[in-house]
Amino acid sequence: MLFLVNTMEPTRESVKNLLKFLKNNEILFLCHHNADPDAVGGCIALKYLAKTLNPSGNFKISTNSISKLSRNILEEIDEDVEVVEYPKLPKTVVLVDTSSINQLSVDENKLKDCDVVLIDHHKKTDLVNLCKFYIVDEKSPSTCEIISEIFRKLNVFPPKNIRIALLCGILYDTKHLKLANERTFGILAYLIKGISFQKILYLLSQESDRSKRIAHLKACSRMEIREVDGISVALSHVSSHEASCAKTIVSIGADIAFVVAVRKREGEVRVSARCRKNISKKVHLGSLMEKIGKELGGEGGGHKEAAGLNAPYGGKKDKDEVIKEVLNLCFKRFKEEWEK
Ligand SMILES: [Mn+2]
Repeated sequence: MLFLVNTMEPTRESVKNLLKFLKNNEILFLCHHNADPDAVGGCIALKYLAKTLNPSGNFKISTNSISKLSRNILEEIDEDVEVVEYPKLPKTVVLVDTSSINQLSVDENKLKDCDVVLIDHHKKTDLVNLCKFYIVDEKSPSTCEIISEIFRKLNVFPPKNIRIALLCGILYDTKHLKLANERTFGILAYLIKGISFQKILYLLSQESDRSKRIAHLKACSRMEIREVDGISVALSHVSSHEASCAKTIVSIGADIAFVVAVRKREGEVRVSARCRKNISKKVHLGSLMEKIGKELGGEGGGHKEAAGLNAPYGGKKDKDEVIKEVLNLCFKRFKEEWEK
């Protein structure tokens, strides 16, 4: 039996078809690598639904890696996800929030023998050709929103933990509701019963790594500020997290920041640059870093306001010397571009 449905949102008919697959005895819910809260929340909710339909069934969730944020959420709701490459595939495999096969580490030939179901909100790819059934709603800001809609259509009100997982997925993929639409708010009102919205926001506000925070502090304490035409140019260096440091320095007041990281062991110098909009109107950081990267015998590039470069580091020169040279070069080339 082949059901192919491409709906804007799950209709009663498509939900009925989905249930035929979810009633199976053994199902693997599979999602993309570095599984984010939308993927994990979607899998957890679908697994719950399968369990309600078939309490004696054997259901598993797998991914080959999982994000730190998702881990926090799983801990909070006391759920587990198997992290494994090339999981054993049962007859029914449900792909969640995954738009292409290279986001999975799975044996493609074996997958072809399975009944593959896909529930997703990304742009449709060839992956749908592999599916017996799919619900792909490109207009939905999250997969968790589609799945919540399925619960609503079924008149199944999920327990608190499942709703927390769904809310986290929706909040995460909508960038804390910036990308929400009218339907999103209806679904939030449905899911939030008895749950603190602040708690969901808290679950998604990941404390950054200690090493990252220390790098920010070091970058700030080592910072040198130079002026060009009333613009503050910040120069600094750290041993890691240079991109996040450059971003932080701009967020606290610099117009443009260059942060160098010398990785002696890898024989590499990296520079990360960030700037405000007023700078990028005149100087494209991506082109600037490309230019400096070439000059240093490496490669650079990026966006208007966020860019970087990698260059080889011979290791003969003193590390501090290299840092000084690279930062001076960045400053000089920026000044030239700005004053053009
Ligand atoms: Mn998603």
